[in-house]
Amino acid sequence: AKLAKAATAKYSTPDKPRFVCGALGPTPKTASISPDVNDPAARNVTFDQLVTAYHEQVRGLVDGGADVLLVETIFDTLNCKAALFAIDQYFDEHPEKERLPLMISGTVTDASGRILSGQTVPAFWNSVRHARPLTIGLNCALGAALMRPYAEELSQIADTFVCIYPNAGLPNPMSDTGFDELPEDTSRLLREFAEAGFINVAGGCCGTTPDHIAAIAKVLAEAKPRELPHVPVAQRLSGLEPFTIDDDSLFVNVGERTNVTGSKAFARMILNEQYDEALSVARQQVENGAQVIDINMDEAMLDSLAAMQRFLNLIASEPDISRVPIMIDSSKWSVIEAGLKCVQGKSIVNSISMKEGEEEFIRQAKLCRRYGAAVIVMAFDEKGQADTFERKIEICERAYKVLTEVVGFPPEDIIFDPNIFAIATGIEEHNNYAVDFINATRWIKDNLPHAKISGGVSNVSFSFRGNDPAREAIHTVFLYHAIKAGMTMGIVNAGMVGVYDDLPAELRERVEDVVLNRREDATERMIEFAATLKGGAKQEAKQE
Ligand code: THG
Repeated sequence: AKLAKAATAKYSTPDKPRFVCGALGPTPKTASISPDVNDPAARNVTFDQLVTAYHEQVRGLVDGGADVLLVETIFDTLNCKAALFAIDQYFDEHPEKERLPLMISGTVTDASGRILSGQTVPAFWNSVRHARPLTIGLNCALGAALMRPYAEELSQIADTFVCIYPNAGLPNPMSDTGFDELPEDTSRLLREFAEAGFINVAGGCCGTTPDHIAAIAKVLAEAKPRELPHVPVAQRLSGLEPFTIDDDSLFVNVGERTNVTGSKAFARMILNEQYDEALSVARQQVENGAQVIDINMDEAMLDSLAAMQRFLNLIASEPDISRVPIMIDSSKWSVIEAGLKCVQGKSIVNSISMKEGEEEFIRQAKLCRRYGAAVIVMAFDEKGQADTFERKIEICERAYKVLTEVVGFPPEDIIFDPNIFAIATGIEEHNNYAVDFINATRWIKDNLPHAKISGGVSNVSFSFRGNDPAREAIHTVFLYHAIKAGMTMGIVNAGMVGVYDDLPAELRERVEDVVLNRREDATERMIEFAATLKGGAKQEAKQE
């Protein structure tokens, strides 16, 4: 870095300053793919090892005087996220140093339009945009000609500058230089990119020579830079594919079945280490329409951290599961953090809260950002879990202020969970729980711009455990009203949600009475009616 800096000093002029771009390469190891065909959960390198290596590299580049940091030739987004993590950590530890601008560059290795670890270009962008780079782009691998569709795609979605520096065509071992394109070829292709409005910055990767760079500089000297597109505010998640939640989105179903506390069957599979069966539960969730899957390994008899890691690593090898974003669910921060180190996509942390005070809340929120995740914030503070409307909105408002004003958290990546508790339990204080959740949802939607609202839907019907038809009807009515009030997403059992308009009138009325707390005797009337439903007898026996 020092040598490069000395060279720039020699060639810089006031109208043509020269900068040093310090590159952090991908390393020869991949954090998302198993090196062992017999063990898809195995990894050659851990996130922590990569962070350590990148951190040292950042320190050297910064000490040597680099002006820009370039995380490049990314074939695995998890490696890239480790580099971004190390960079953020480094500058956090060195407040005296000015944060250097960042350039991030992925590499699409074949005509699938995906990077080696399987992400599409938009999914990759969603995974790294939390680092707020100066440029996002593509380099290496394919030459400019084959890169064109991906450069175009990126130029349409990136609300930052786009940088493309291709190889001099595809490698050709028969040619003298190893690549076929001459300076006039590569420069012509890049000029066409500029004319099409794809790029702000260009250069050359493998096979390009100083003559190529000179030719590129010449043809682009008069080119008009790309104008940044207007990209609406939205929650932009990803698995292998992007998943966007905006104001026009329909309700988002988060699959609840991959939860050891929420499913006896899943708990049994994990405890018995039947991971193939456990994966099939995840796959079913996605096949049945879950757009995100919630994963929870909080079980006393389990090494939850190891189980979370193993399951997430296994999911990473299953493209039909890992195409969707992951919701990492644990009451232990250490388990959440271990999970975050396994996912290349932009996931959702479930959850953080102010139950241990603001300081710990801020610490965890900062880390969520550093890992590039959205967060569920539970309506929980030092005094306890919010049960009334007033407490729910008081906590959510306070958390929103702390996150947006102190942490700098993007409001569209905040998901509030104002607590769904069981209704119709026979305890009078519980009767208004659903109403309070629905009203808090509406309040958040109206008062906390861009924030999203979620909840664990199956909680609401806990008192009807064993009576699935009753539970399904309660979920259906509850969601009908909560979604109208602005609920964005819910952790649900997709097999236990019906269509509001299809509910028989009498059932709907009784359910609506309990959900909306419309009459004193609503619970008794619901219990009475529930016993007549299919499966209801079982419920009664259990209650006895
Ligand atoms: N908020 C947030 N996260 C959450 C919850 C929440 N995560 C966990 C939970 N609550 C949501 N998930 C579930 C999963 C299953 C059930 C309820 C909530 C459930 N299971 C049946 C039962 O226990 O009767 C299934 C039994 C079985 O199949 O063995 O009800 O509120 N942020």
